[in-house]
Amino acid sequence: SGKEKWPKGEEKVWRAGMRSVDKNISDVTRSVVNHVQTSLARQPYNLDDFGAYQASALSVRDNLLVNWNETQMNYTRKAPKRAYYLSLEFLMGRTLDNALLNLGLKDQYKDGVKSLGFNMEDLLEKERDAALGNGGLGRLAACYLDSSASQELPVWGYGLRYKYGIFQQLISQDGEQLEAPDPWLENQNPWELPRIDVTYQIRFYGNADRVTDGSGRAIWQGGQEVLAIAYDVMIPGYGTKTTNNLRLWESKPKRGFDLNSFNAGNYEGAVEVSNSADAITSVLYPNDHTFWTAASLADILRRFKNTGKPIKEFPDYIAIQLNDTHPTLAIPELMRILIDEEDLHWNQAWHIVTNTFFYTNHTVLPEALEKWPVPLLEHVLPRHMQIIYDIVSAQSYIFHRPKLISSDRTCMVSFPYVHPELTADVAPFRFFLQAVEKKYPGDRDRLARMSLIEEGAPKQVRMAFLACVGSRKVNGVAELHSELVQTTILKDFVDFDGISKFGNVTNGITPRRWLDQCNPELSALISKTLQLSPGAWLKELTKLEGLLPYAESKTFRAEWAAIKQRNKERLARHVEVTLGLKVRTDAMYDVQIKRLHEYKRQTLNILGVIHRYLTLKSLKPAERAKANRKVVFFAGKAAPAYYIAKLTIRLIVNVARVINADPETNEYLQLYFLPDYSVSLAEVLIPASDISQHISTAGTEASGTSNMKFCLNGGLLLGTVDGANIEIAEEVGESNVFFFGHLTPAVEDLRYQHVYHPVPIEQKCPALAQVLNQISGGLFGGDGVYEPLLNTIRQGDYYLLTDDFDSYIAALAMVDEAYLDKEEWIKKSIKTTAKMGKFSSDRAINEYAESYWNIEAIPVPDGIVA
Ligand code: 6GP
Repeated sequence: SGKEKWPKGEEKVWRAGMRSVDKNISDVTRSVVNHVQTSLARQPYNLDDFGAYQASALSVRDNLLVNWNETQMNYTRKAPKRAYYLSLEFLMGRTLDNALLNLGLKDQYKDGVKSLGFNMEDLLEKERDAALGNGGLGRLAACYLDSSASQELPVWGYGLRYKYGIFQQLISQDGEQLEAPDPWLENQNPWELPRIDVTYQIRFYGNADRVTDGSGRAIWQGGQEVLAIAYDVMIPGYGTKTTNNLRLWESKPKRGFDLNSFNAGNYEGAVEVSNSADAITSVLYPNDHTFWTAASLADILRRFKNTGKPIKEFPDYIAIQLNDTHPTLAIPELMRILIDEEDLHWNQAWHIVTNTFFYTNHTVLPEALEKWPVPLLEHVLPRHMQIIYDIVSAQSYIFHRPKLISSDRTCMVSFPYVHPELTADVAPFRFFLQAVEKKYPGDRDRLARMSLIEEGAPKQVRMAFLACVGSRKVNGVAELHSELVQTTILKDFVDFDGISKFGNVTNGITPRRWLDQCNPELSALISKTLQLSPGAWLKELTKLEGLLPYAESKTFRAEWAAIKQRNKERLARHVEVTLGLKVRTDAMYDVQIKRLHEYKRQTLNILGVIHRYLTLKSLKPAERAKANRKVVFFAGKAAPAYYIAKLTIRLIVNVARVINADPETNEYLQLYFLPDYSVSLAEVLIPASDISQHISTAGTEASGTSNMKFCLNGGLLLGTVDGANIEIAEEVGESNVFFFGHLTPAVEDLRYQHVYHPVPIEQKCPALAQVLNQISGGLFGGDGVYEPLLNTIRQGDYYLLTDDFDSYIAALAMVDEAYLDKEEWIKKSIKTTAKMGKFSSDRAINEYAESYWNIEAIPVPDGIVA
């Protein structure tokens, strides 16, 4: 009848799986069958791929649980110093394949599900991405968890359990981005463990009354309380038993909770808003931040207290990493706990705090630096605002009496906290200003610049400054970026604190997901060539250098190129299955995938594509036939309220429509915007790329991490001299990278010129003017809809497209020329992969462990931990 036979696979295998004594089937098969029957309560007769995925996931989870329990018991027993990674985002992607790899069970499960009639690759596709974040910062957190566990480091993540992942991106008929919710928990999540035994009550609103005994204490009462409930996600290390924890908090109203007075249930809504909105442009709302940081700290403190150590040893056992400023409220929260609940003196509390926290900055864009209105904080978190004011006044006191600061900075406030002039009716903030006026008559600018509170209506708390002042160390995420942090946004603090507080940890990526999992064929070729087991180089990525001599081998190059080709075919199949579009595979693949943002300059890329199209159109057929064939891919989401970024998407989609349909040129140039960019989509795109674009205005991209992923997979890089591009070029050699554009020191002056000495684009950059005119003229339809986007270039041009366009086009031409020499190109590709060892997140996490957190590896012993 053509129907599938039921059950899938061999009936006798299923039956054997149901009998726990049958020796003829593997443990894996038995465990999967058992979960089908018990956990899912399903029959083999109607089991579909999704059911088989669920049963496999539950079975793998059993394995993780054993290791996870042993790891946690071992930590409890050994009580080492631990690090906690507080991040509002964790972009984990899918788990099953990663768990199988890290457990070393890939083959067993592949065979196990095969004996039941299923194909593991199909099951893997059934898993939904855990997309609890927007972009680079969230994916970095996920890579760091993988590396922490792989390096056997006692690190836990703390985050929020969003009910909705980042929005699902749909593209309308007109090419507009539409946002649909991503209810990722709808189908149940086998990877999380609800811990109804781990809950905390978190207070909001109410009143904070100072105790008038000079201790700085206050009593905070009233308001509302919300319950925080823990959900644990197991994080297995690669090739080790160590299985760490990612604890995500869910909020729940307390019984008897008055929803009306809690903003009509807006709490859940607020959580969703903060999740779907771009971190850079989101409306700030402190509730979810507080809730999560307060629950995490309560949990950390409880665990610390169980060790029986005195509170003053807190920083000897705990390091807390702030992933950008989102968790900064942890600083006043820990002060509150120590002063109000633990009865410590302000100085002791401040000493503990400033030896516990570490702050990583991920952007120097001024519009992305978090500021929270004082009146809002005063309303929602009255006690925290008090403490922030007290830090301000302590801060002012330091300026006031600079000699009192100890040289090792461990006692920044090493004097009686309550200043004699500080009376109840003089607000600390006013006191600060008075102190400034009195002691620094000539340098009021500096003190206003440095205050944690920015003047204005309303006043605002500068979260980056609070994070900096309250942390032991501060770092950026690539060398150039860290230098910019130190010379621009935090310059005054470097002058004040000394440079040793500030550092750099260049970002990294996990080679497990970003090479072995996403590019299994390349990984296998590398193992074969280096004559190493995957474990021997995936955990020591600099071993890739052993590939260098093979760049000279013609047969090796042929194998290398064949894998790239098959990865292109895999991508083309994916596009055909998901979008019904036919992509040619006999072309260079050029990819730009990242959040849509003006500073990342997707606009420059699409204008370059149009320029190429117009050039191809102008050629005679014989000339055109010599052109390098190219397919350009874009993917990325724009913040829902980011009008210009959404217009860029619309332009890309409509340009694609025109040029893909043009029979004169579509053999040479195709363009695709792949909707709903995700970790899983990146895993298909990255291995297929020949060249990828990282073309931010110099000085704006803190690091970038996809640049590392592309290069690790043998894709070459076209970029500006920005972020981690610079360090990649240092490693792989400048001859293997295509650089263009103005350098960071030139940017300020160019912007000044745009404003005060503008030159018409026709004169400055005729090629670009022609492209803009074609868009305005309606070549891609739109009826004038793109004018606001084009005007950002015509007027002001803050991101320097008019300055960089010509050198960008020249760089693209160099890429074409290089690609035409196939053998040379493959050599470049091999050499690039070979030199990417530095960018393993194992290296990065070890830097944090050694130079920042001061923690050590704690291997789980063999046998059962007692
Ligand atoms: C990003 C940076 O834009 C990117 O350059 C960097 O690679 C990544 O962080 C990881 O460090 N920043 C964010 O995603 C962000 O939200 C506040 O910054």
